[in-house]
Amino acid sequence: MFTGWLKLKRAPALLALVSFLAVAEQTVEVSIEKYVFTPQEVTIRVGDSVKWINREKRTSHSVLFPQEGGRESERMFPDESWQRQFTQPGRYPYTCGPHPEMKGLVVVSE
Ligand SMILES: [Cu+2]
Repeated sequence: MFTGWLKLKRAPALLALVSFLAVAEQTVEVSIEKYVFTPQEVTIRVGDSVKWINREKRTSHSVLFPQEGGRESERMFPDESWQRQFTQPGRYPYTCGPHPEMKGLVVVSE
């Protein structure tokens, strides 16, 4: 019974830690306009996400990772977005599926 009470007393601290970790995960935005990813390069930490937003008037784009077997987002139409969380450190170069000349890079640090 005494141990049970101790566990109960620690619960709020544990909850606070969990919510702190959840808040610590960031989402960085990359906008797509005039066939350019801006910023072209972003550096984030493991667990963070990148959100791409299509700010074109009428062109659709996607985000394609050639190093991962051509893993590609859904096609984003104007004002649509797509986001991905990165759980492994590394360099993730990407292009746009329909416009391979468009290039960007996500660097994920530990
Ligand atoms: Cu494109």
